[in-house]
Amino acid sequence: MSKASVEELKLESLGLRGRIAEEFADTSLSHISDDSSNLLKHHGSYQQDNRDVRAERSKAKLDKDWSFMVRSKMPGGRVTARQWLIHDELCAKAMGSLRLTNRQGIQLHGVLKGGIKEVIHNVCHSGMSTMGACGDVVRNTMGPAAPIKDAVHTDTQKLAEEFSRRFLWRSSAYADIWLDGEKVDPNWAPAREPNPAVRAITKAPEGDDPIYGKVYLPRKFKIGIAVQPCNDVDVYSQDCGLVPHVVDGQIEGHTLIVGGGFGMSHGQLATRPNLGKPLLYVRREHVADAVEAVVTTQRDFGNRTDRKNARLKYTLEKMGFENFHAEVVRRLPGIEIFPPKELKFDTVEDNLGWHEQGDGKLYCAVYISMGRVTDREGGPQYRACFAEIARTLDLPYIVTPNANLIIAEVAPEQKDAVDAILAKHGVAHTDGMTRARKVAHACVALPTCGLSLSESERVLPGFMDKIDEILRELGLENEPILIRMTGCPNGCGRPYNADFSFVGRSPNKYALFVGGSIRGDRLAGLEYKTVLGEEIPGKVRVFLEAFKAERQPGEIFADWFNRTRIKGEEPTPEQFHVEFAERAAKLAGAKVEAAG
Ligand code: SRM
Ligand code: SF4
Repeated sequence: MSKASVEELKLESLGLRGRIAEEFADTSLSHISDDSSNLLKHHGSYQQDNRDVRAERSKAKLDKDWSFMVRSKMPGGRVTARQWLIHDELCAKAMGSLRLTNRQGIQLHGVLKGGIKEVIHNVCHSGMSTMGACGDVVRNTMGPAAPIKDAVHTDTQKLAEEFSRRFLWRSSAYADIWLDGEKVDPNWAPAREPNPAVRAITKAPEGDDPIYGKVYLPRKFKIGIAVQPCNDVDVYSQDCGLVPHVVDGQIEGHTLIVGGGFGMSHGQLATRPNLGKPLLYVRREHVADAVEAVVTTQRDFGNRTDRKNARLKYTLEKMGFENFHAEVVRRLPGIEIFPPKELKFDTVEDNLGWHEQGDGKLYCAVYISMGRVTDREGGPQYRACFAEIARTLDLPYIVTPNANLIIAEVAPEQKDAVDAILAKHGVAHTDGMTRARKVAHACVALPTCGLSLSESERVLPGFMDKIDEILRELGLENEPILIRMTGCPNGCGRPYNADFSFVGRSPNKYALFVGGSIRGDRLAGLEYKTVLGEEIPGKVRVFLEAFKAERQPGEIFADWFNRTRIKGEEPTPEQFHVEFAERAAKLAGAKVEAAG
């Protein structure tokens, strides 16, 4: 399917309806068409096939082993015990596991064509939704995971929920297809209080949908809110990140950061990851309108002919930052705009273990290996554990941006019961784990992801076992070091701002990026174009040994790397496609030439 045709498809889809209902109803079809599959994304689902058996089935001249991934979204990762149990039951009929995502969502894999309607229906009846979890719209809004009961965190969660409602696409197609036209849960029905002047300017020219018009956005759009100093949502990787400015314990306003995004293609210089840049500051009462102005500017100026060049980061580049700023301001008549505030973050990590919420209750952030909630043979029984806590203690959960799970609202007298259930199922607290292991994440990749070039989720734990040994041997087990992996360069595991990342190129071959930061505020650069899986720990060791030898007292890996290797320099587009050694050689050559 050509890239332009996705635009045509949306335009002619009658509110993202297309032929989805007919194709799902047709039991003679083993799978749905490419057109329906592209539209289906907006409803929160991807058509996939089991790639582990693809070759074997093709040899045997069998059809692919088709199924669907269904993604539920909930702003800030909040899930009630009942919603969790509904997802748990649904996954029993699919692949038998839940995948917590690093945007605080939940994915079910392996849903059969005949079962998808029941899944979406049940998710909606639990008060959650899959609408807009994927597709060319605003995705799940991320927010700080920690359920701290102060004014700042409470208001931030409220804002994430407001964004979620405000940017839902509006069409009866979702209800008609999945809910037999039933009116959807008021929890996520339209509830907006727009500034009428702003609405007049940002209203789509001729569309059905007040924000998205008839062709929706040129590409996905991601929003996340971070409360300093914690950058768990990786605010610089969002299309639009927000950071509240707190005065006397209350939020006075927000700095908007724009243009983050991590997708790229190996070796294609026109594509690259980007960290967002602060655009402006607005008072709290204007922040939702300001974000809508950013979204609609992207709607109207984003590239609609090349999907590889359609994210906001490229729109900013094309328009120029100043022009983009001016256009956003033009869409906010009568709203006072200020320069961004100074921002400071210390980590993207989750604060694992037990903590106080600030209202007398407790929360416990539990490590889930790669976000995969399953019962592992000889390992933690994650699924059984969280189902039991939800069933017996009725406690809500929060999916963290590192794909871990927080058990929230725990009364002090329930703490022992929670600990007992965790222990009974072998779900460890993180005593004895290296600090690097606690935050390491790999994207899903094989066998379900249709785009993966190599393994990721299934192999990172094994690589981490070896890296852990090295860290312990060098006495670095408590150092903040961010390690991420992806099965292809699309960047789902947010690899390009990690200290180390391994990005799939082909089976067992990875590009090795080094030099991001645990604070999430610096991009890494390409160190080696290709390393074999088994070479990864050895390559990492070389850096760790140099760090140990050269670090200054208290210096973390990211700062050592910055001081000694990149010397505070801004990353260049080349950095993602040309190996460090090659760049360094070129640079040395240029210096020799200049001197000669
Ligand atoms: Fe992603 C596509 C999984 C977060 C960038 N992502 C995919 C698909 C749907 C593959 C596909 O298009 O066929 C993957 C489904 C695999 C599967 O079998 O489940 C997939 N992405 C994921 C998740 C589950 C990875 C995880 O380890 O948790 C995350 C789901 C988040 C959610 O709940 O919404 C996930 N994806 C991300 C992130 C990180 C983030 O959003 O914070 C990124 C980088 C940030 C960004 O968007 O720039 C990301 N995913 C992509 C891209 C590249 C986009 C681009 O601008 O080029 C694709 C491919 C595409 O859109 O064409 C993609
Ligand atoms: Fe799939 Fe690539 Fe995303 Fe990993 S990074 S989930 S392999 S699209």
